[in-house]
This record gives sequence, C-alpha cells and structure tokens, in this order.
Amino acid sequence: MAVIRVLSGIQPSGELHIGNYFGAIQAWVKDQYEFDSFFTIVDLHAITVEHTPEELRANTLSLAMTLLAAGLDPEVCTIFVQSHVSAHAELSWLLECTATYGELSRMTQFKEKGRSDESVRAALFTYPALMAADILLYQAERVPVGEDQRQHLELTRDIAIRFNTKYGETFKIPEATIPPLGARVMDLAHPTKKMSKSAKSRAGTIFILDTPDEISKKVSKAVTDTENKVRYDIANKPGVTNLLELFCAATGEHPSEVASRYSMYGDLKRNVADAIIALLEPLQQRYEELSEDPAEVSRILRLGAEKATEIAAPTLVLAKNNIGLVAP
Ligand code: AQP
Repeated sequence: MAVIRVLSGIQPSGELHIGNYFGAIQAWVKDQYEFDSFFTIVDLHAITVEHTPEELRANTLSLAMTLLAAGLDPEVCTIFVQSHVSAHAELSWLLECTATYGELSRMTQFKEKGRSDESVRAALFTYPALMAADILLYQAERVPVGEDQRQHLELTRDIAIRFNTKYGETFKIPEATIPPLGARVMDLAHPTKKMSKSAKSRAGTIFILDTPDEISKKVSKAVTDTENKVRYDIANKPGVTNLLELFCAATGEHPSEVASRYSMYGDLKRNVADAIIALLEPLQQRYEELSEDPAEVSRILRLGAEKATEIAAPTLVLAKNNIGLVAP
C-alpha cells in the first residue's frame, strides 16, 4: 500500500500559543503515528517581516523544544528546520515563476499584514510560493493546518496543477486537513481577531508556556458580552463561543452539550482555564527537561534535516528538469 505523506510547518515568529496547538500541533501528534510525517520550523518564512537575528535563533530552538514537548516523536516523524534543507528555497523560485501577481495579491494574509505599506518586504508577497514549495517538495498529500492557512493551501494546489499541466506530471496535489474544533482560536481580548504569536498585547493570547496563574488571569478577563447566556453562536457571541471551542478542543467534548451545562460565564471561564492548565502541565514539564539538553535537540534537528534533504532531492531534480533547466 502506498504511504501517505504529511507535511506541515510553523514559523519561529514568537512563542507557540494555544491556537497553534489546537489548530495544528494536536493533529500533528496524531498524524505522526498514521502517516509518513514531516514537520518543519519555517524560519525562512519568519524573516519575511521585521525580526531580530538573535531572537529568531532563540525562537527556533525554543520552538523545536516545544514541539518535542508537545509530543512529536523524532523516532516516528521527521522534525527539521526549513533553512537546513536548501531545496525549499530553490523550488520556491521555480514556483514563484509559476504563480501570478494576481493570485498572490488576493491572499488575505498579505492584505492584512502588508498591503498598502511601501516598506513591506517583497518576500511577504511571495511567501505563498515558498509555502507551496515546502509542501510540494515532499509530495505531501495531507497538510494539517488551522483555518487561516486554507487559502494558501488552495493556492498551493492551483500552482501544482498548473505546473503539472504545463510542464508534465511533477507534484502530488495536497489537501488541507483542518480540525473540526480549534481551527480558528480567537484572541481572548478581541474575540473577532485570530489569536496570534505577533499580537501587540499578550493579554488575549494563551502561550503554551504560560504559568497556571497567567492562564487563569487571561481566561477570567476574556471578553464576552452582557447577555450572560452560555450559547454556541459564532456570529452573535464570539467571546463565549471561543471559550466553548477552547474547552472542547482541550477535552474532546461537543460545544452545544457543554453550553447547556452552564448558566454563568464565571463558571465556564474557571473550567476553561482548568482544562487548559491540565492539558499543558505535562507538556511544560517535558519542556523543562528538554531545555536542560539543547545538544540533543540540535542532534534531532540535524538528523531531521538529513532525512528531509534525502526525500526532497528527487522532486527538486524532477521539477528542474520538467521546467526546462539543463542538468549540471
Ligand atoms: N488562532 C489560531 N487558531 C488555530 N490555528 C492557528 N494557527 C495559527 N494561529 C491559529 C495555525 O498554526 C499553524 C502555524 O502557524 P504559523 O506559524 O504558520 O503562522 P500563522 O498562521 O501566521 O500563526 P500566528 O501564530 O498568527 O503567527 P504570526 O503572528 O507570526 O503570524 C498553522 O497551521 C496555522 O493555521
């Protein structure tokens, strides 16, 4: 039976938060036991916006430790840093030459982060071509991501189909796999905005390494509404709905059933905080242990990059050949 390959990535653009965990990492941990899985820390993506070199280096290692602490097992899946595999940057150029200006202009993430700002980096605009390269290099069929990446995945599919049609069969066509709950965790302080690593204030973001006290405080201050009725209703009650989603993503329960058990926001908030604290406690403990052995983490990343380089190489050769480049 053919092996199904999984690829997904995360930017070392700040500390991992509970949105990243529920939207992507939780599925990665499951997928690694079922599929041939590759997970990458996409540092080349993180330099498409203003950054500090020292912070980027520290974030990259800390993110690797967090992913391992969250349950990624290097004996079962491949974990690597994107810039350690040069094929990503090479294929990205070929795909930039396949994508159109119109397609890239329509990406909402670019519109939100950079459009109308003259100083925005050119690479932020072409970011989706690099993301397509990340996926297509591994002939990945499944890409577990949060809702915000759906549009980029659609573009990846369009680019791959166009490349195959114009230049001959080269890439498998991937599909996004998006979790039913926690695919778009909202900022606790601004529940109509996505929870984000690079949010201006930390108040609405639960970071994976936040202390129990910090988590309780953030959840207790979460913005809700004045109705004081616990109901799952994204359009009219975004704050309460977000709390219900968080609770269910942590416990595996169903939001409407959970909603029917509560009449007071305060009780719901306390239980949401407790569920998240309980979920994160073992992860935080493993992080502490791993941070005592950074050499081991570097070793895992080195081995991961070796394996990824080996798997990516034939696709890059095929893509270069099919697009008409002469072999050396
Ligand atoms: N709020 C979210 N809810 C659910 N899933 C989310 N993801 C991100 N935010 C949420 C998913 O996490 C994975 C890794 O994300 P990323 O590092 O590629 O960057 P992003 O999507 O731009 O996420 P951030 O945290 O908001 O980073 P910054 O602030 O740097 O832009 C992806 O699968 C994503 O869908």
